[in-house]
Amino acid sequence: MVTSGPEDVVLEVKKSKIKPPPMFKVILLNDDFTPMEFVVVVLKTFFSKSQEQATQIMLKVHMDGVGVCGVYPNDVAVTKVKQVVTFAMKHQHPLKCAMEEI
Ligand code: TYC
Repeated sequence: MVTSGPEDVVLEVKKSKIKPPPMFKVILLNDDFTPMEFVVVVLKTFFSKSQEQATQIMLKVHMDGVGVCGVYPNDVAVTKVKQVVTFAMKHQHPLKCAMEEI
């Protein structure tokens, strides 16, 4: 009887064709009218930031014009942008929120 030994085993190194999902930054844009405290509330409520983190991000947006709230897969980022836009509209603030692929 012939049995195959380990010398017959060929291991191929194959490149995985599975790509990680594309990721998106959710960003806030500065404007002259939305109160700073409102932006901090947005960051705490929808992006789970602490008071300190939210304040830092809000001030970065205020100074630089733009800041990152978080990085998420497409569906989560779309939902976050919708939630922020809806919340801002409800309170009659012109706060702009968008997403960008990284
Ligand atoms: N610039 C606003 C102000 O002075 C504050 C602000 C910060 C607005 C961040 C929007 O995304 C923003 N009241």
